[in-house]
Amino acid sequence: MDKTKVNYGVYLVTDSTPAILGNKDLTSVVEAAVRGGATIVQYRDKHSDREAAVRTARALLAVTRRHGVPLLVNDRVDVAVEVGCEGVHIGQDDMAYEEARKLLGPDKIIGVTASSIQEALKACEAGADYLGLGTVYATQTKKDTKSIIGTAGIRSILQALSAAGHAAIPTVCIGGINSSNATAVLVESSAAPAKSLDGIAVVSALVAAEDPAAAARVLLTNVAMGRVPD
Ligand code: TZP
Ligand code: MG
Repeated sequence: MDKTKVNYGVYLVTDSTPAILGNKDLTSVVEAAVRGGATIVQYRDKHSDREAAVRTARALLAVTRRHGVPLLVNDRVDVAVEVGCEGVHIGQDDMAYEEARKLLGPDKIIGVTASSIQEALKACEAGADYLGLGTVYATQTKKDTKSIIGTAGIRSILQALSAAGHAAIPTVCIGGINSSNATAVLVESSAAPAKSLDGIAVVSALVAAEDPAAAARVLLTNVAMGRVPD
């Protein structure tokens, strides 16, 4: 995989808790979402022990490889190394970027969460491959979110990235995004022509969907309508 050619358009973040996943099987949900058009998958699991996480990551990797989309692991760099997936996503309170890079090597994807201009610039300068910006809107999926920054907050980060010469770094945003607001989020966040988002990251809009394939197809269309061409 060439990490510079990744499509961040419809970025699926998993959640295995009953409130979101229900009694469905996570691997089947991911398979359906990817079939429908999800372009990248992040395995996010705050509860399983290491052994179970490795098992699930391997099962998800079999699915994502079959469909040619990247699989990243949230927080747990050791799990990503063990299963050999395409990379990780780390937050501000997780392993430091430099340490993750040492463990993963130059070819893997490392994405970093940023909620402020300062965090975004720091991650860029460290060498992050993409940024996850947010939280856009309050969400039931992650109740401990520190900063709800709205589309205006996303736009000011994009403007700052562009002004600092980082217009090329891919960005997605997360938090409360669904098929009703995805296009508007992309349009409102855009600091075009200087910089706009590359995609939207969602948990419940796909994982809790009755038909994840259909939901992914709709999101893909929403993103196509909202994306501002480079
Ligand atoms: N980080 C910030 S908000 C969030 C994460 C992982 C959860 C987003 O979930 P949803 O269901 O897409 O609002
Ligand atoms: Mg984290």
